[in-house]
Amino acid sequence: MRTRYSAWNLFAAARAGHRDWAPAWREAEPKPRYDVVIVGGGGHGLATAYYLAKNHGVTNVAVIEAGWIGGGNTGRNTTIIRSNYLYPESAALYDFSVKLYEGLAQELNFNIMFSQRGMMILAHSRHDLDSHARWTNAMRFNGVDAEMLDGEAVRRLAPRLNFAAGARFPILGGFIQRRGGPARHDAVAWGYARGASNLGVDIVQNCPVTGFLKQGDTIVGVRTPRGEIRADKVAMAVAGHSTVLAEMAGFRLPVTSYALQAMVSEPVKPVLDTVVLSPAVGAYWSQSDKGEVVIGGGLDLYPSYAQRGSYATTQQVLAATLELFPSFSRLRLLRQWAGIVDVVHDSSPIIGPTPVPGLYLNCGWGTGGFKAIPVGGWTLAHVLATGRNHELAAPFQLERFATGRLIDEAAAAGIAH
Ligand code: FAD
Ligand code: PYC
Repeated sequence: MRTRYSAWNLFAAARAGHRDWAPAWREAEPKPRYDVVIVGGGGHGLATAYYLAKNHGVTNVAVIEAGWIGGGNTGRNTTIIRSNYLYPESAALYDFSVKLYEGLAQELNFNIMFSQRGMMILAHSRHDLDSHARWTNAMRFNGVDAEMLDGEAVRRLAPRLNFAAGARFPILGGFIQRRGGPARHDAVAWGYARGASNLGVDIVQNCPVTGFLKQGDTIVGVRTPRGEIRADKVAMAVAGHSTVLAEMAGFRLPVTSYALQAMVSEPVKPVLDTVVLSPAVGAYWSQSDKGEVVIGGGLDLYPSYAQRGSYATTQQVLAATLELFPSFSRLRLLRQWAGIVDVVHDSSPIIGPTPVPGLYLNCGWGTGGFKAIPVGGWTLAHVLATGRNHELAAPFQLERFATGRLIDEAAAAGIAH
């Protein structure tokens, strides 16, 4: 029988001290051999396992996670889903993902709380308006919804923005993707984990991969503190640790890891109905269903594997917040944290085979891979199951750094790289 989760179930479970509440997925001991081992239990690894089982009937699969599932960037991001990219290849990839998100709660029978309240990008100058018009046109040419807004329309959507005469960043307008919006990040990880586990996938937590097993040049498994695990194919979806695992496997990636931080205020009554981003000030805002104002900005300035943000960036993001939302000066900050993101030189992902036979890759989502979890899992599962790249992933191969066919999405990455 499928378990349904509702606010009442959760309330009743909390009152009962969570007694008799069945675990959502099976915690597995690693077996000595699988058809496919996926390293990394973030959204991309879990979605890959789910679609391997669901779309291709490949169920002898393990997801091997160093910590707890969703404990990396998947549980640390600001949950914005959108497909407002510039190039046709990216529009096709990310819009497929938004469409999968639109049906995901039903697909997984798990409330991922996707709230399509719109994602609005502000224009503070004539130059911003021109570039936003080009951005909007590119999206519409690619079949993705986008709408230019004048200053009054922006004010109606987010009246708390700073419209004062003489404001340092005057708001002249912007554009919106109305199908964009936030979802609950943990629920996405948990929903895919439960779905995969129900289809027979083993989810193994607290099990870091410390090396690869090789036969000649071919990867035939992984090494962990809980023993060796053999597999016909190994996939890695480890985000900020992609370069570390690639080095273990014997190749290099055009990826640099940085801390990306975010913060939330104490919960307050509804004050912001849409997601707002200002590329000019390098910050963005939304309000969670709990009432917290969610605040984020650009990357920390130097490469790092440390999962903590630097004070200089926190300060800059908060200064931008006070400039654009003066009334937020009354909010108290509740939490601040960071994740390690994997930034590729053209700000686009890598999905497919690696130069090492037997090893496949999903990485390089940088600051923007939460929105891509469904399509990242769908396309990686496809290449693992069939040996052929999915057509949506074909332009996003590692070999583009040899051919020069880069897809430079830095301008649409959401926040500064
Ligand atoms: P992760 O969720 O990081 O999962 C990788 C997993 O691999 C981790 O759980 C880690 O423990 C595990 N791992 C690492 N090494 C090993 C090993 N040796 N053995 C086993 N397991 C290992 N994206 C958006 O689309 N919208 C946003 O609004 C957004 N905001 C963001 C805000 C912040 C502050 C951050 C940090 C990121 C944001 N992102 C956003 C980016 C997004 O979170 C990531 O691109 C996405 O979550 C990547 O998912 P993943 O599954 O690839 O990686
Ligand atoms: O990809 O939309 C995004 C995003 C916004 C902030 C961080 N990432």
